[in-house]
Amino acid sequence: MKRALITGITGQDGSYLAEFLMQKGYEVHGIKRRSSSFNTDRVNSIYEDRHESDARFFLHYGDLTDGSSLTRLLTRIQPDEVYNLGAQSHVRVSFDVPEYTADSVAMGTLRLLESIHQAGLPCRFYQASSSEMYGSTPPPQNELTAFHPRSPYACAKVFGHQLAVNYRESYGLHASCGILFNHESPRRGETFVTRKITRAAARIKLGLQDKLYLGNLDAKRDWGFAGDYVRAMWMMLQQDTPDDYVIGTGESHSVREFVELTFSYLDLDWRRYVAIDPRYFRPAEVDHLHGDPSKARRVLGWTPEVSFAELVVMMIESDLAELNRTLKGGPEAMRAAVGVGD
Ligand code: NAP
Ligand code: F7E
Repeated sequence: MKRALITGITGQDGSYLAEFLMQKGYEVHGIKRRSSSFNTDRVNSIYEDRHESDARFFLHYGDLTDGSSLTRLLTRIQPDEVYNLGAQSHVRVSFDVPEYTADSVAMGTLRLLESIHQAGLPCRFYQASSSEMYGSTPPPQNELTAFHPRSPYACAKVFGHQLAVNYRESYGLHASCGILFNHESPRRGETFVTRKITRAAARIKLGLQDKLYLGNLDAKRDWGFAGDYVRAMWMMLQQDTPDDYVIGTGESHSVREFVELTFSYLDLDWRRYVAIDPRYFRPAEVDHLHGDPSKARRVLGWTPEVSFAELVVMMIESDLAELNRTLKGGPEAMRAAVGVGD
């Protein structure tokens, strides 16, 4: 049985990847951060009591900012595959907490790679690189496109990416980087623009909210479905030779188009509800990301299965269903479900 270790297992991608690997018969270990409240919502459905003799899913406390925890877990678990998905992944927030972002995203990757190297582990390594690394470089972007990062997050991702390449070249580590364009799902964090839009539109439809405040509606992104993208991560680690791959749909849409599609699906006129709050503008914006995934198609045989329109509908329907469940729980449940943060 193959054993995988996932950093960031409690996040959107970590949860889809854990499910995917469990279905493939892996023993899955994940690193979760200490939090003052439960942070395992996304993996609760696959949680297994570790006292059961056939348990294949294990969570361990650890943190990318704590090298000793990484060394201890790697040595104890001896994984065949390590997926480094943990990160402070919010681009705008990275301008508010630049040091922490660099510590977890850039230095965290260094700590993990160096622990693997020092322990002499013969494992394969996946690095969650990002299309944000391209920043202001014009589209379409592929594996040969120059990086021009536009945020502390993106700068930290460039560091992590180059480092994974360097450990591959210096020590022969089987390290592959997935340069993933934006990917979303019903499990997307509530403060990323897609989920913020579908969640707010569903609340407006049910009469629970009047307005949705957004920033730059002109930004364009190549949005795919997270479930499709974790499959690509796994495919990269099954290759004999490690390499770097762009993963995207090859289509891009503006934030305005995402808003229009969402509100029209719910028979709402978005202009009545959406307002601009400059607070959501970024000190430096990434205007247009549009991936060219032809290498992944050619070498890995990977193609996305969920279209842009299907993704939008999937997210709206999920938010509507969740709200309807919460509404049945009465005012107490409603208050608990609102959440704060933008
Ligand atoms: P996400 O939902 O924000 O999940 C991030 C995960 O990292 C969570 O499990 C989080 O824990 C964990 N984490 C945060 N700080 C940590 C730390 N100091 N130590 C250990 N774990 C920590 O992100 P995602 O969308 O799943 O993305 C997965 C990875 O792909 C990230 O590295 C992201 O930067 C990268 N990426 C994402 C996209 C995208 O469009 N989604 C595109 C390209 C690259 P908590 O649950 O406790 O917060
Ligand atoms: O913003 C604009 C915003 O925060 C998308 C992360 O997963 O993908 C993600 O980063 C666009 C930007 O994602 C609001 O200015 C307008 O142009 O959903 P986002 P992101 O910054 O593209 C990359 C690939 C990653 O690697 C990251 O980890 O939408 N926008 N109004 C807004 N964005 C937000 N969040 N909130 C708004 O109100």
